[in-house]
Amino acid sequence: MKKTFYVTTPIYYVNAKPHLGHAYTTIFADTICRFHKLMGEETFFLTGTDEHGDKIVQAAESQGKSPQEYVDEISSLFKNLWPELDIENDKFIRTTDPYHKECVQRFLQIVYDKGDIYFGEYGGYYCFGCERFYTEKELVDGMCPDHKKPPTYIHEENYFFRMSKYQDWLREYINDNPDFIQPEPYRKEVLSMLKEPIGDLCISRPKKRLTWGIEMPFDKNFVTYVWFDALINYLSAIGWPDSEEFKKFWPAYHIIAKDILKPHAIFWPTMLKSAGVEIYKGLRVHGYWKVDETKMSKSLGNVVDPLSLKDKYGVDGFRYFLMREMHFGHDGNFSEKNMIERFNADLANDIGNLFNRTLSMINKYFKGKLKSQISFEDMDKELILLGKRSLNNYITSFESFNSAEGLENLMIFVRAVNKYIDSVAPWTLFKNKDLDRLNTVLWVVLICLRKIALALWPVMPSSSEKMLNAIGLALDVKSFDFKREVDDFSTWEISDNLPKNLNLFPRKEVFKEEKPKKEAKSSKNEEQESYIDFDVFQKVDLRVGKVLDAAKHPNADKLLCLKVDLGEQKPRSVVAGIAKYYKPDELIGKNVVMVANLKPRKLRGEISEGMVLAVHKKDGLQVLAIDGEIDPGSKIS
Ligand code: ME8
Repeated sequence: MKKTFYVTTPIYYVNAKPHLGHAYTTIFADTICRFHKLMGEETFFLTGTDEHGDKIVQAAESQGKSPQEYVDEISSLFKNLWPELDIENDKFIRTTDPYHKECVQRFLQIVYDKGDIYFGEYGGYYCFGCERFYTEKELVDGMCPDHKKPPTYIHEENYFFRMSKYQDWLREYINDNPDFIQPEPYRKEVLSMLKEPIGDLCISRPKKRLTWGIEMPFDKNFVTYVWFDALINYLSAIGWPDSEEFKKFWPAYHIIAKDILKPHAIFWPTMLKSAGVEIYKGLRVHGYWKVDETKMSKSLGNVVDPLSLKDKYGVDGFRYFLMREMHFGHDGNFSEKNMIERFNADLANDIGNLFNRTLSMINKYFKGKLKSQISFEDMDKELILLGKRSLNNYITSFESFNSAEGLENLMIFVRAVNKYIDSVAPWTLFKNKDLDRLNTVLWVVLICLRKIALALWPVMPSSSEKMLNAIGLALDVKSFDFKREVDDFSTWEISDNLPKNLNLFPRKEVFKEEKPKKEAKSSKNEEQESYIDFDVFQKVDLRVGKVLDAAKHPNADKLLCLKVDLGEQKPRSVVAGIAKYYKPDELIGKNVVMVANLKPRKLRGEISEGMVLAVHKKDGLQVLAIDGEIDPGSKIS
């Protein structure tokens, strides 16, 4: 039987139109799901809309529409957007669907019959934006930390779920299953939430205040709290408890952003435990897309429209940028300038050009038809070995939901193939009439292109299929095993009618940002120029990193290559110019100060993902280090 994989996105509120953040999570889930398909698994991908609650009623009222009319309209905007972005979800759930309502009532009844729901009184601070009560401690200066608005004090009778009963169990579960919540900082955040009493969860709203919700099965005067209703979508969509689909696919991986960590990491597992349903498989939490370093959200009104970007850069360029740019767990900063630069560097130059020049050489030298009888030389074998290594790393990264790292591993291979072509110089082989060797070289390149095109399929399905069709492979994912492809570079039927070229990613123009005109300055102004604004400084993310390993740089005497633990899933590789002052062993175990959000770059061929700070002294240089026990990744401010 095939391995199965079930992945979900949050179901989005329909109080506003879809934006870049929604598009990112859904493209991310689609990419991860396609990756599992490519690995030969049977997959199920769910997304949908969350349609009950106060927020929706308020949004409908503000437009003079009935809630139903309003939710139908906005939900269809989400539903119709996904195919435009090449997103292939297996199901689109709406919480106003009758089957979902029945399922929620069934779930509630089970938890109620178990004695885990009781009736009580409650007074608390309620944020309508978040649809939840806040404790006084959670408020920041008396305001909701997310919406920056004062909450409303509400006192009423309601039903409560005995969440506190499961607190110890949950803590133990998370400790025993380190892979349950990832990346690591979010797992730690949840464990620290669990150090304080989590209390019970208010799971109803009286109908006299709100009728737009699912009626409680044991009391007609109340509707279900929107979060309790929404989380159950992950079960109702696949026909819990009896359907074949449920038996086949549950438990799921849930992908969310950090804004909704608590409901997914605390409410949801305790709800499942109480109802006697197997706990979901894993929670994968990504950061926020920011625009100009500010959180993007409906309530702040600085939203980016995914459709306009798709129209400008093509679906694949847009998808590639999002998957390549946001490092899993970290925030990403969106700018069109970065997007164009990334498009030109990776897609137009490295990948597009590689395909194009290979096809055009095969056409020019062999009229589009290569012989596949070949014997490899050492440098061919080396390239293939590097290809296997990079693709295996790509697989490991995608298996741990890290698309940026996966694509970086793939790009290592792409760049190596380009370098291989440059160093064998097929044009010289042609000039010297060494046609057998020339055939082998182009054949090796073509095999590599096949693997690269396949690896791009999860991220850019349409371009990948164009590449594969051009070289004679009609991809049938249902009967595919990418791991086998990675392990076997030897045999392959190639098309004997390769096209002359394939112009996949024409370069984009980099638009020039207007610089403010310089005015004549007084000396006072010039003096002020040497200051930086506080918010510029704030952009520098300083962290404590523990040096796990240090070694000499293979190609540079002045550099050391470090592995530094920043409390993330994987240690960072950092290249530091301190070899003159430190022996590698002297650094191991030190808690150094790192700039953690420096754009990764290569230093003499080795990738560096951060910078270690040091003090310049008369007689040399001393690395800034912190004494005592301190968690790797701790922020310095
Ligand atoms: O919270 N960057 O719905 P929601 C990245 N209905 N992702 C972002 C983002 C940003 N700036 N803004 C939004 C809800 N998202 C509930 C969920 S699930 C049972 C119920 C994405 O419309 C991200 O996935 O507010 C985030 O978690 C989600 O949209 C919140 O969507």
